[in-house]
Amino acid sequence: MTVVDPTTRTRWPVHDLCMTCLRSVHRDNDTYPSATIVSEASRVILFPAIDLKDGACVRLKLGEMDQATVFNEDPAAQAAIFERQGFEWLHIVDLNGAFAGRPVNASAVEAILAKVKMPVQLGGGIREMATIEAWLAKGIRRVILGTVAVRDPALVKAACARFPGRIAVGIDAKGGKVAVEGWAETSELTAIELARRFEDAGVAAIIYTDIDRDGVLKGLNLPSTVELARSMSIPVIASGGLASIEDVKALLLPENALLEGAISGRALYDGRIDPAEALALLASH
Ligand code: AMZ
Repeated sequence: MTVVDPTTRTRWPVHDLCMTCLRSVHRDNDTYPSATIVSEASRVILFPAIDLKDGACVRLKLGEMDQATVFNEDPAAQAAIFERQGFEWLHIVDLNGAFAGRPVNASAVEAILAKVKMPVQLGGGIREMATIEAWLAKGIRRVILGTVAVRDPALVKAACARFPGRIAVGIDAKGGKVAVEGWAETSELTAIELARRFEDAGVAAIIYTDIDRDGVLKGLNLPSTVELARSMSIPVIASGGLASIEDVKALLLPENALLEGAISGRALYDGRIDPAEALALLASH
């Protein structure tokens, strides 16, 4: 079961009749007095991805910048396509930004914000409070913090306190260890160790990417993602490898019900997944 705050769209996965979970929902709700939990839902969100490299919409393989396929030179037009297809959220990564440690494709992101009404989550190169604040003021619904979650967890916690429901943490794992700086460096932390640091911080979601699957259509790594989701109360989104409608169906299985959703990149661009079919499937549950 998932309870949803309609204002921030924060979702809390709760085990049925589990007092630990329910206590954590109440605790979070005390932190955000404006939040009113009005409904129960178990709907899974499919987030179409726009990865930006040099102003274009690309897909990489295993995060390698020299393995880029350009899918659309006009990211705002691509965002409008996803919105027309009926997706409810958009996931954007500024790839140059993730390597540079600061926003690089800002004008493409701004063009997307001007073009679509759907809520957008954005990551890549967001490493300072001023950058977080600026993106949220420009209309980004939630920012995704990756490298800074490893390097400066206090900043993540301060951002969560200042912008409740609007901070997500991106945890990208390679061979079981968290990678940072555009995945060019690997830390000594496991995903679960890193995630637990934020257990009580008010993080809206964790986006967990299995780098060894990213862009190569191997299928989502649901067992590891669900293990992460089970180990804490922050909603978890699966990323990396989504390859077919079978992955979407798998998200609906009871054992995967704790997940908030999944990111879809290459499979949407190359037509392996029919958006209408995937969205109808998700809506029917
Ligand atoms: O593909 C890559 N090499 C890559 C990528 N997709 N490197 C980073 N990222 C994404 C992460 C997260 O959403 O999945 O960038 C964001 C993290 O950026 P940063 O600058 O906070 O570490």
